[in-house]
Order: sequence, then structure tokens, then C-alpha cells
Amino acid sequence: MSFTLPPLAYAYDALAPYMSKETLEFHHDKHHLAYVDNGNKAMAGTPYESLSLEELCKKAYAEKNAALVNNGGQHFNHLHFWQWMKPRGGGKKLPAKLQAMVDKDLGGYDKMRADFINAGVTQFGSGWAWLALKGGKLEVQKTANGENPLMHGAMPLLGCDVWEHSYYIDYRNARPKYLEAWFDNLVNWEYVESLLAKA
Ligand code: MN3
Repeated sequence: MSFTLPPLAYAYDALAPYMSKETLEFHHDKHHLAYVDNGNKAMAGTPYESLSLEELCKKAYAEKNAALVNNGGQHFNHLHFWQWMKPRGGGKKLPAKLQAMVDKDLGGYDKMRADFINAGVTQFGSGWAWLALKGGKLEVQKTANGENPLMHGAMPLLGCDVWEHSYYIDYRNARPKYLEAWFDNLVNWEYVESLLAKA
């Protein structure tokens, strides 16, 4: 199905000071919109038009369709990214099912947080840090450019955009500071739990 850009579920200034109005205006209204427009051009008149976004991501990766790996992947990633954040998010208190899996699979909250931030810091160039479900277990992952865990046999539950467009206005080159602020103050753990429940 063709891509459309939904509005944010919160005001553009709702995530300040951790993510500014200016960042959200550029990131949502210009960057995400470009993925939507370019993805629609790339799938026009192809069998990809009949697929769900999740199916499109997997097929594009399998068929090495670079335009749809990047633009379809980024459309999926950003649709969720806006929902992976909320005002007054973050915090160490996770929903129960998620907390139990973090304890069992990832060595508890503090280790999961450190590993997730490290994944984002060490992703060379543009990409994403992830919490994903693979084979019934939680994993911390990182991917390059527009790729996501769907393309690597896993289900994304939480992702942080580490492209410079996500943090350069607010943090300049300080990617670690952005990741720490994002994780501690913006993550919508209830949305993560809702994805886990559907996985
Ligand atoms: Mn982005």
C-alpha cells in the first residue's frame, strides 16, 4: 500500500528540551516526508504496492531493492520512532512483561540501557539502535542506514534514530549525550510493551 505521513501524536515542542521543536519540524515534516514520497515513487507500478509495510521491508531487503530498503525501511522506522517517544517518557520502571524479559535475556535494565546506548554510539555513520525480539528472546541490535530488524529475521520493539538529522540541531556531534537523554527522558515503554504483546 502506498505510504502516507501521519501527524505526530504530540505537539512539536512537547519533547523539549530533549528533542526540540526545530528538530521535530525538520525530522518529521521534511526527512520523513521525503522517505514517503521517494518510497511511493519507487514502488509505483510494482508488486510492492500490494504488500504491507512489514512485508515490503523484508522483500525489498531479500531482493536488494536499495530504493525500497532505504525509503520503505525508513518509513517503517519513523512511523514507530514518533511513537517510541512521549513527553515525560523514559524511567527505569518498565511494564511487567517487558521487565521480565529484559531481566531474563539482557541482564536487567542497567545492562540493557548501557548496551542499547553503546549500539547507537558504535553504529558507524547513519543508522539505528534497536531492542528486538528474535527467536523469542530480546536482543540489542544496530543496523545501517534505513535497515531494520525485520530485514534480519527479528521484530523491532524499540529503535533510536542515530542519523545526524535526529540530533545535530540539539546536540551537535554529541551522539552519546543524545542517546542518554533520549533513553532516560523520552522512551514510551508502554508502546514497546504493546509491540511485544503483538509480536
Ligand atoms: Mn530519521
